[in-house]
Amino acid sequence: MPEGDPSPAGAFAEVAPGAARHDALGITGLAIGQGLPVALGAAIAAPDRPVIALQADGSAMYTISALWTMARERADVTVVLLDNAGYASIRREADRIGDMPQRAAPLIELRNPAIDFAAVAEGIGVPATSADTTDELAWQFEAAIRARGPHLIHARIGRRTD
Ligand SMILES: Cc1ncc(C[n+]2csc(CCOP(=O)(O)OP(=O)(O)O)c2C)c(N)n1
Ligand SMILES: [Mg+2]
Repeated sequence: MPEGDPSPAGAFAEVAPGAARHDALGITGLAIGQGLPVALGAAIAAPDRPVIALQADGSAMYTISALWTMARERADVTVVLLDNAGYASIRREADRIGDMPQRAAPLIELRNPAIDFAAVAEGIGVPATSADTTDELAWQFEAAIRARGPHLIHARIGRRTD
């Protein structure tokens, strides 16, 4: 189970002990953007095992083309695209330092335009859905896991809207 980049990795560490037996492939070092390519590689290396990619939004954009290769290879990957509409890790650091100029704030947001990851995935050949509630996320996840091949769920839950 490859993880995505910054925040999903931390969240997953909290629930991993109660999860079914799995392997976790986390970010190595600090360079973001490895989540989707690592998920693809895992699916090719172990085609008989389902792969779940917990992928953050900003880092997904670094290597979004991996979705196309997932489609072409029919890789059995369920991508849960966790969209918080920004670079939360950078915002946390900026808040700690506390002197980010007002005009710099939009540079760490992923809005204007917002990214429709389900549309991006569909356009690249990966079937996709969008979830706005945890219930939607749960049933979409179950369906995606059951079906073979790549799927993407755009989880638009808890996005910062201020
Ligand atoms: C290759 C690379 N470029 C830039 C950075 C700096 N960086 C660290 S976290 C981050 C934002 C990541 O945003 P996202 O993937 O949406 O995760 P979030 O922080 O929102 O959980 C950036 C740009 C980095 N670590 N590696
Ligand atoms: Mg983010």
